[in-house]
Amino acid sequence: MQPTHENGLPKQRHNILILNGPNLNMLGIREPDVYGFKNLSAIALECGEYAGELGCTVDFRQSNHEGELVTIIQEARGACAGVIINGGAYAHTSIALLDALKILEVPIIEVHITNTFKRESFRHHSYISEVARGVICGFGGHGYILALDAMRALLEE
Ligand code: DHK
Repeated sequence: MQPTHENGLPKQRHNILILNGPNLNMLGIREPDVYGFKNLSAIALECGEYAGELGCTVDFRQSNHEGELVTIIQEARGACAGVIINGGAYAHTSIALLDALKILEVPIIEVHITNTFKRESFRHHSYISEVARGVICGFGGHGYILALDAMRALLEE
């Protein structure tokens, strides 16, 4: 039998994986003029609270390792209803992440803290965008909240 949430729905129907790539664990310390002062734990907390208001749960993860990110994505199969991903620099470089995301059959939303299109040209292309239903960039940590809203709407479709 599928695990169920308090509301009786199967858990994976509204469990959302929020996956963060390299250096995002350094938010708040890392180039605050570019990425802001909010750290990833604060963002995780806000996402957890907001997801609760939406009737969802979140699995908020971060890794600096490409292979580990691939494994987390593979394990999301059947365990979550959608994926919100900030691949960090791997968004611009990783065919492995793209291939892993292609295996999923759930909606994917890409997030970037910064407006990558206002930055260096090497940040203008993202492999993840090829499989994302949509991309949210340039709104700082609030982008994750916007992505949760968008995901909730997609899951209600
Ligand atoms: C985060 C990173 O670590 C960069 O490598 C990307 C992205 C942009 C962000 O804005 O969240 O280029």
